[in-house]
Amino acid sequence: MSTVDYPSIARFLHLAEVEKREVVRITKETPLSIEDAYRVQEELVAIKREQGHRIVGPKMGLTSQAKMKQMNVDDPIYGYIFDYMVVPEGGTIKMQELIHPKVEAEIAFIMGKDVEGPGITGAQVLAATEYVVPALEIIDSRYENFQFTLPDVIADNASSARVIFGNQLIPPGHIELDLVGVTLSINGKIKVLGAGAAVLGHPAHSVAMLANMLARKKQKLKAGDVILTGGITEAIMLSRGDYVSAKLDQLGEVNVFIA
Ligand code: OOG
Ligand code: MG
Repeated sequence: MSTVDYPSIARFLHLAEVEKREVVRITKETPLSIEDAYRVQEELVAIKREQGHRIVGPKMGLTSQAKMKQMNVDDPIYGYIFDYMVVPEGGTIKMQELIHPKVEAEIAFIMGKDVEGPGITGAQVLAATEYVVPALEIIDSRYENFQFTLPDVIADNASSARVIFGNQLIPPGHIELDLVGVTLSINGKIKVLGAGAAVLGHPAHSVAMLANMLARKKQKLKAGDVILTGGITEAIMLSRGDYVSAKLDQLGEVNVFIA
């Protein structure tokens, strides 16, 4: 029997986000299993919903070698993107809204049909996907120095903070998403680059894995969900004055200014 106080850890992490304050990671004082961590995340999601925020979709994180290596963890995780996190394409994010933000270039899927695991494959995901769209995700771990163990980051809703979706909606059928080249630039200079295949061999595999992970909680992907598949490259630290631009072959571009 676990004696972890899930609601109180969730309130602690929620407060850190609201107050834009970095906190000591949970597992420094309280050991958490992966299962415990998702229980905390559920409580955190419940708090946000009680405050009137709506889920845009679940997201995957730590799906590329570059991300796993950078964060020193070795398993993909999921979290949730909420409506208050969405910034319009070409919009502005104020540095003061966040703690120590980093940016990632990602490919997002917009589901046309529900997908219910277990046993879901990438092909089934593609058949159920209405559009794919380029995205920038701004992650902002609530933990000191952006450092955590896997259970810590799961409890902290996978560091979710902001997201910008590109304006071009592309049906996935005719694009080989694994071969899509991606550059992430700041103030016109390419910082990192990669290809869709960095995400579990193909971004659709990330969505399939998500459906299969959610099935353990008797949950499914729903038509209309917008799903981030995970950073293709390592994440880049942001500073005031950064103009961030991701370009994705055939999918278009997505931009945000950091004020
Ligand atoms: C966890 C969130 C990772 C991604 O795309 O890999 C993530 C983190 O690195 O803080 O969103
Ligand atoms: Mg991400």
